[in-house]
Amino acid sequence: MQISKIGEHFDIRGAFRGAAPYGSGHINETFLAEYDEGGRTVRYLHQRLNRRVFPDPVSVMENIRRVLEHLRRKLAQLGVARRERRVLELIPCRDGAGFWRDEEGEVWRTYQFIEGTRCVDVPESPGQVEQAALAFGGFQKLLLDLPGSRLHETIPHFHDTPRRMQALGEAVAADAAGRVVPAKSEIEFALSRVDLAGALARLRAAGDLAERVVHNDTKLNNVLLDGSTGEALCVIDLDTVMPGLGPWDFGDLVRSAANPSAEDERDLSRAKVDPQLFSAITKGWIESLGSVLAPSERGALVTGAKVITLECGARFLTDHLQGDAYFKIRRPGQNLDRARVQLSLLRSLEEREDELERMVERCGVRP
Ligand code: ADP
Ligand code: GN1
Ligand code: MG
Repeated sequence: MQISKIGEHFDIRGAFRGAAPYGSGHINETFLAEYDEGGRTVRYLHQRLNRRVFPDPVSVMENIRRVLEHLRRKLAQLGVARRERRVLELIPCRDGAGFWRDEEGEVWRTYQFIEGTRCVDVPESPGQVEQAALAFGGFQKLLLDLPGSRLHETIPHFHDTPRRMQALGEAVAADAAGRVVPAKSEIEFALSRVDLAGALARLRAAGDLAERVVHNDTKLNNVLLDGSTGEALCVIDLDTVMPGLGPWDFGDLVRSAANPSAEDERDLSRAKVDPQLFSAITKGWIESLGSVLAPSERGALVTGAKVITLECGARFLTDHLQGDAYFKIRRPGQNLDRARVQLSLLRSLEEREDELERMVERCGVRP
């Protein structure tokens, strides 16, 4: 599909000027496109949804539309200024639909590009990750009263960690890409955490964790930061917003933003929890959710961080063993490197667990 033709199917009134691949997401294909609208340059993002990961685009887009509409209404009620920078804006197709399917069956959608913002893959300061936590925690809070029926489960069993461990075991048994032997120590480490994998599920089954609408992919680069002030403005990447557990989102943010190394860092001595970053995330999370955070949920935050870090490590490792079919890679072995980083981070979360628990306990409590 020619990218210059995509805009013709959406409610864009300008002339196409150019487009280029954009961002560093692992799943969808994103293009930043420029249009001339009466002498003014306006930018949009055209995104091609990954069909294998999201086989039901109708459900994905229905969820996103409902969530965006609700967020817009809530921010208006709260009198928040410049809301166009704080909520994604979907550009509908000319026939009003939320996405367009091309001749090859690929699914496209378009967002207004939010100017003057940036995304980071690797955390730069405690202040920055606290901002990200305020944004993701605030997102969860605003969605507490989302009206209507339960959201669609766009990827069933997405954060079912025991099932992810089972998938890893099956990938090991199949050894489809002949990569098991060199990954033996990583496989053993991950599979030895089978008990941890079920920790949140057990709390849920015991009635200690309420189901909420959660983001499910709260990695640091899924929030737009103001390019000049650094304030976290807008939560993006809403394909997996669906019912889930609060600690999943806290955990995913910790695994991406409390680790000062790159996600595919090869020097594993750098892939460790940074207590200052962890403390800043905790502060932003607890502050943004306030009384919404039940004591049992607060008590499950560190567990959430460990579980989601394990899960992500297991997912990268499984994909490596299956021949890199899910996460985009830019070089051979990248998924194994990503897995090693998560597992190294998990080890350090385990080693410093008591200290991290104390940080959570003390957070917001005056000395
Ligand atoms: P993926 O699912 O592939 O991760 P994302 O929706 O996260 O795709 O988008 C990829 C990148 O594009 C983001 O990390 C961010 O840098 C950028 N981005 C996404 N939406 C917007 C937007 N509306 N305005 C500005 N940048 C955006
Ligand atoms: C993927 O789409 P992106 O890059 O924001 C993945 C997440 C993983 C993450 C690891 C739908 O997120 O679950 O945690 O990579 N998204 C999906 O970096 O599988
Ligand atoms: Mg993303």
